[in-house]
Formats: sequence, structure tokens, C-alpha cells
Amino acid sequence: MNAATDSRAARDDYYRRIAPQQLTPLWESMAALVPEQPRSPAVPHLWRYDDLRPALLESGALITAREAVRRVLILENPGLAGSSAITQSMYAGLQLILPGEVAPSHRHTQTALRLIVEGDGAYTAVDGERVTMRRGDFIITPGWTWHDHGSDADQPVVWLDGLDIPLVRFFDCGFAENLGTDTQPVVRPEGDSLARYGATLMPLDFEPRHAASPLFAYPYERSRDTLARLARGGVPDACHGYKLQFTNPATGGPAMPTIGAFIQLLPQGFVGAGYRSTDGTVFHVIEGRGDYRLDDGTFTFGPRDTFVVPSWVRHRLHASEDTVLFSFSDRPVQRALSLWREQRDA
Ligand code: GTQ
Repeated sequence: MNAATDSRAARDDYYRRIAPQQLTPLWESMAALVPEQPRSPAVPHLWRYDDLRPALLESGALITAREAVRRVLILENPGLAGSSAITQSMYAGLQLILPGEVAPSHRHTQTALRLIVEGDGAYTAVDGERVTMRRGDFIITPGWTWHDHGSDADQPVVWLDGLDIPLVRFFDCGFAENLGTDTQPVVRPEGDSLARYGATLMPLDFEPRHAASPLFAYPYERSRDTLARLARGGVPDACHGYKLQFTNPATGGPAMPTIGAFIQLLPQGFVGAGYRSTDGTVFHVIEGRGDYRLDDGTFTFGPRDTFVVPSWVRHRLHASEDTVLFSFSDRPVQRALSLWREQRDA
């Protein structure tokens, strides 16, 4: 028996003997526990809307929105099977509501965002105010605010849900309550928060009711117009094109404390430089076509597709048409904890 075998056997024997005391040796897992750089188990993936839409609509005949509470197909990362997560910290799903349906009022500590994918005329009520949903609109549901959804539309309405479910699960701090009625009392007229907080004006007596933006719906018409104006006047960022963050107008910071949300315009023919950041990011194609190139492959995207780029995966965005991408990630959390990093090739 040589010394190496001897020490392997001695170590294995030692690990076996300490295991019943719930002890494990750090030196066997040091490199994985303190990696030189992030190596996410999440993988890049694209969900093609045209391919999944039939299955989503089929769910409408299987269960009502009321019975389901939220009739959603979860977009689960293939590298995170069983976790209901699209990145390590974020959840995404596609929610379907049919004409006349209601998704009853509840609240939870998880923060949610909606990006309207298909159909106009459903509504969501958040914290006493209702807003009608239109394609491309961005809507937030701050943690612990009552919210319910419904539809007066004459066709199915689908939106992308983004929530910090995995993050809240990690911290074991999830709470939820049902209101007990389908809809919450509406106490302000539609458009109230847009008038108060959506015009670079603020009420003098503004007192925050929660950590998220008091403006809860950001109409696509406005953000699209802003992007078009930027593109007329300026030079696109080499990696991102024309990219803006949705903000809380009371602070200038991110619209939600745990989720960063962004919108960007890639002009037709845009060839982006390589980019990676530590916040694994979910992208949704509001309009346009293009592809994102990784070191080992390319995904082609079109309107209404959703794709994910995990933490620290280098990618380049290309657009064959004028393209508008919505995206979200845990960036505000990483920044608050001084953990966020990015690397640009240009
Ligand atoms: O609309 O409240 O996709 O509570 C997952 C959990 C949506 C919602 C989801 C939720 C909701």
C-alpha cells in the first residue's frame, strides 16, 4: 500500500466517521464553495411564444382562473429542474386570463411584475387602483399589496409574470393572505397614480406606502416613444443599444427593491459587443427580431419570445429589425449588497 492510497483510505474513513455528527470537510469542496468566478447551474434558454401558445390556451379549458387562483405556466430553467426558477433568484411565468374571468385578490411578500404579451383590455387592481392592460405595458405589484386580475376583453389576454419567488424562498420569508373576495375595493380612479407620479411631478405631501414605486403602471406607448426619441438623437451603447431602467420616481432608484426592470431598443442591424454581468437576466421580446450569441451557440428570437441569460454568461445581442427588449433581474439586491459586477467587451 503506497502513502497516497493510504491517505485516501484514511481520509474516506475519517469522512465516514464524522458524517453522523453532521460534519463535512471544507477542503473537499473549497473550489465549488468559493469559486474563482460564477458558474451558474442555470443555462441559457429561449421559450418561443408561437410554440408554447397552444398549450397555454389549452389550460384555459382545463381550469378557471378562479379555481387556479393564478392560471400560469411557469418558465422553468432546464438547469434548475424542480425549482420553478428561471434564474437562481427569479421566477417567470405566462399568465392567461379569458373574457369575463377573475383571478381573486390576494397579497404576498413576493414582489411581482407584469409585461403584457397578448391582448388588450384585461385589468389588474393593485392597492386600491385598477389599470387596463395593453400590449407592452409594464406593471408592478409591490410586496404585500392586495392585487387581483380580471378581464372585460373579448379575446384571451396573456402576460409575463416576473416574481422574486426564489429569492424570498432562499430567505424563508414568504407570507401570503387571501382577501376572501374576488376583487378588492377600488378607492381611486383609473389613471390616478399615472397623473400623480408619472409626469416628473410629485405631490407635496407624498409619503411612501411601501419600498416600491408609487407609479405602478408604465404604459408602453410612453417608453416606446422615449426610446424612439433617444435613437433619433444619439449613439447607441455598444453592448445594450438604447437601454433604460424603470425607476421609482420618488427616489430615482429601481422601481422595485428586489427586481430591476429594463427596456432597450436595438436599432435594425445592431451588432452588440460582448457583455456579461452577475445578475442572471430574463429578456422578453416586445417587438422585433434578432439573436443572442453565446460563446457556444446562438438563439434566434422573434416577437413575444422570452429568453434567459444566466449570471456571468457572455452574450452579444444582434437585431435584424428595430427590436425592443424588456428585461428583469435581481440587480438591485446585488447592488445593495455590493456584489454586482459586469464585464464589457467594448
Ligand atoms: O399574479 O399574484 O405567476 O401570486 C405567481 C404567483 C402570479 C400573481 C404568479 C402569483 C401571481
